[in-house]
Amino acid sequence: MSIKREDMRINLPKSEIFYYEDFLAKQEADDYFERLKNEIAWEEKEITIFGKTYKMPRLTAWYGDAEAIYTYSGVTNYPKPWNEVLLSLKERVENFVGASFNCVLLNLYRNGRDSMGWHSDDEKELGENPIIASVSFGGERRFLLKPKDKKNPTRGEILLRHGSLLVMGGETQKYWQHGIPKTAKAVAPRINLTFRYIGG
Ligand SMILES: O=C(O)CCC(=O)C(=O)O
Ligand SMILES: [Mn+2]
Repeated sequence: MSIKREDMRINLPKSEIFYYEDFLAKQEADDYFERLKNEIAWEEKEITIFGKTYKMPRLTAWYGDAEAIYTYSGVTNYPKPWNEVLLSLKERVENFVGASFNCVLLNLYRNGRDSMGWHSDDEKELGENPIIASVSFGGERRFLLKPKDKKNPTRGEILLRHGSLLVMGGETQKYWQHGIPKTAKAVAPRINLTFRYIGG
C-alpha cells in the first residue's frame, strides 16, 4: 500500500487497517450511489446452513475479470464483466491504494435489518495477507472487528461513512473477524464494494 498514513491507521494489534473518511467528495459519492443502485444487477441470493435455506440479509453482486472465479460451499462463482461505473471506481481506488484488483463484491443493505455476519475475508483464492479495499455509500453503518482468539476481549468499531474507504491488509484477515450488525435505528440504504485480487 502506498498511502500508509499513520494518522489514518486503526490502532488494533496484528492488523493493518486504514480508514480514509473523506476518500470521495459528497457530490461524487452521491453520484456513485445513484449509479450503483441503478446499474448493478443486484441479486437476492440464498444460503444453506445445516440443510436449511435462507435468503441472505442483503442484496449482492459479483463483478470482475473473467478469470476471477472462486468456489464457495461447492459452488463455482463466475463474475459479471466490469461496467463503466465500476471501472471508474476501481481506477480511483487502485491509484489511491497503490495496488491492483481484479474483482469486486458488492453488498446493498436495504435497511437496518440487513446485515453481514462475523467472518474473515480469508478464502484461499485471495492468497496470504490479501489487500481488501472497501468503499461505502449511503447510510452509515457500524463495522465491527473482533479477534479470532475468543479469549481476547479487544474490540474495534468504525462508523463507515458515505464516500469513505477502508483498507485492510497485512495479517488482518488471519487474526480478525469483521461484520455489519443489524440496527433498530432508521438508516438509509447502504452500498458497499470490496475490491479484491484473486489468484495472485
Ligand atoms: O459492508 C461492509 O462494509 C462489509 C462487507 C464485507 O465484509 C464483505 O463484503 O466481505
Ligand atoms: Mn468481509
